[in-house]
Amino acid sequence: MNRNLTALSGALLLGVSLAAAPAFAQVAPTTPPDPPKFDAQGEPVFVNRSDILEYKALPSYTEPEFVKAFVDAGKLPPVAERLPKEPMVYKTANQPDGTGVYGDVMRHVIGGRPEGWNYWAGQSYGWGGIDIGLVECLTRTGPLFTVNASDLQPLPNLAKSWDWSEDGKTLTVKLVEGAKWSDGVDFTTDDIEFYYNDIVNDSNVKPLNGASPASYSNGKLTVIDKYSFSLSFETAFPEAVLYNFAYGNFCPGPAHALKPHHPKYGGKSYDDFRNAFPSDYMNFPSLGAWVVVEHRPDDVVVLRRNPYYWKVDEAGNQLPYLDEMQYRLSTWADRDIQAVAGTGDFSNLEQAENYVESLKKAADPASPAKLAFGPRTIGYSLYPNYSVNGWGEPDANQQAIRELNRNLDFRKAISYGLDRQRLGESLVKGPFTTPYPGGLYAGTSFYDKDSTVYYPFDKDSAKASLAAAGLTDTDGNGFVNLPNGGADLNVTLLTNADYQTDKNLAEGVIAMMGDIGLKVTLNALAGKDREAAGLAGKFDWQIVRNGTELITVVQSTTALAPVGPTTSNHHQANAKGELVLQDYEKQLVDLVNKFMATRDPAERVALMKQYQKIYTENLDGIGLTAYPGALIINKRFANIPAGAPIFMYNWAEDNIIRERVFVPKDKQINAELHPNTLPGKPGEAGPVAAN
Ligand code: BQZ
Repeated sequence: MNRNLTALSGALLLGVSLAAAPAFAQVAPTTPPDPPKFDAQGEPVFVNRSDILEYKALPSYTEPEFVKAFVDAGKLPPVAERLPKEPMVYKTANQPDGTGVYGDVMRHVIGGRPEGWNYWAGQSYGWGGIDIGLVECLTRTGPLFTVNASDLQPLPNLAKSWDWSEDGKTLTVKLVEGAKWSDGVDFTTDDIEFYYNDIVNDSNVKPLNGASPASYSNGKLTVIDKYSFSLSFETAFPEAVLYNFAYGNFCPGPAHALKPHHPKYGGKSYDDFRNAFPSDYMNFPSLGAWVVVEHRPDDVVVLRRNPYYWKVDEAGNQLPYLDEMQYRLSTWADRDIQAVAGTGDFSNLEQAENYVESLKKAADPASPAKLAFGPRTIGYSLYPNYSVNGWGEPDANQQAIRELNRNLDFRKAISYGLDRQRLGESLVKGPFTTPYPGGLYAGTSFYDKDSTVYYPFDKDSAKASLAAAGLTDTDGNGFVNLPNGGADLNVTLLTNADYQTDKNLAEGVIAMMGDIGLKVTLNALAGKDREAAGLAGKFDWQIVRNGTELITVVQSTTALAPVGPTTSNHHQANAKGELVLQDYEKQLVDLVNKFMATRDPAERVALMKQYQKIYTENLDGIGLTAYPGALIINKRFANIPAGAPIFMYNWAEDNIIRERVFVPKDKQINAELHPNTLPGKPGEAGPVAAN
């Protein structure tokens, strides 16, 4: 006799009214199934950070021949004067193919579009490595996939060194001395001060990637001198700050260019500030290895080498080796296709629908590209919006959905209703995808299976959960209704229209929710609109390709819970800065704050076990599927680190250290669009020749 009849007869015997008792019971949660074995190709060469780089003066420096012509024409100072007193020196022994040679181009293909160059006011450069190559940050974590666990700390970058005070409440940072912006202006603590006080701590300004005071434990800035500053904190040793000094966060902009447009310094408005450097503004000052010299809308963005770049190799060659970067403005799917075809040079193979075709093409020995899978670090979750006090200005229906989102039985209905195995297989068959409960990823440092609660696919349990949440189909049309005989409950699901994977997963979720009587409607927006809607809280549920915090925990740790007003991607404060947290959210916040406040490795492991238990038991984020990504890169490039993951502490565009990548002379393809040119002056039309 099936379970329905048992419940039915049981209720009859007990004379219990059928309407009250849920028709079925919820099956007990389990732990998640073990992911299918999938061996990443290529093991990183593990080293200590000091094996990768150091800062020191070298006896002499060199530059590309064509750059010498600028010096000879009096258009540039000699290379030694364009470098810091002690430039960053990449150690040859850590360069997989040793000292490189100058020349050639890396041809990226991307799906985003540059809105403008004011990263600090939240403008997207189109992703795909443009911003990663243009904004340099105090520390760097992308390459940490090669660093021994015993030495795991962010790499120095613009911050050459840092020291904690005895009591751990003051962090003193020394900047690289004498680095210059690409227009020759000194990089100093003026840039730090403007970034910290007038970008991060001005609530009218929202930098891309969401840096906020909470990212730096609300530290108080003190400028000590031209090249050093300190942050002082309430709590001792908030070491998470050093990770939040890396890309996505503490990447200071050129104060000399930005400040005049900031309302605090005479700028007309915050809108004006945001739009002060539109995407047709060329040669925007950069600390990166390259500078934007051309943007042909919907066609290409071209970057040329920065003659003031402050990094060298051990032989004294000023980096980068590659003279040009191109970003063809296409689609993310096209990036995969062009990389395996050899018309593009790089792709993070992350859309599982493209795996079979890409693998087939790359398997051909004549293929121009090599393809290597990394660990299973691409994962998607469904996030309900938990704000009930105004974030995203919900209407009455949306408010009712947010109240329901805060009902665990409602969230259990979603999880029980999801056939995650089928979701993953709808993207790609084979050992790639695994059902992902949500929370920390299997196979990562802080993951603990026994602390992971999994509500498995079971339609009856899903329906029982809806009933337990007070949702029944009162008008008999197959979909549950809002309480008190309201209209069909109709949840809107926000997703990113730029990715087939995101759309496929959303459509799978909608179909499976329909099967349990829950109506969900797709809202697929193009990248920048999707990002804006997510940041503004304009969603009932959203599908997100997760960030590094659920993989590494130590990078972007503040994103693990609403520890600050804007740190969570699915629960942010209202305009008054108020958050109305659920009890389990308060526990997550407490655990994350404790994690950030301790240096004891054993305590950190224990805290993350508790975090995982509370997160997955309460379905804070509802996991969908997780799978490995693959790096596709043209075979002509040298110095690509073995085992580089497409995503871990950051994306592969950061992880492979592009400024050290080179093409041997005999493999160069002479595909530069602006050969023998350098960036012009900020605002000038484009690149310039030596004469
Ligand atoms: C990688 C990445 C480099 C952003 C973006 C894009 C935005 C998100 C995310 C990825 C793209 C590529 O990801 O998909 O492979 O090249 O750029 O930044 O998805 O829409 O907002 O977080 O990084």
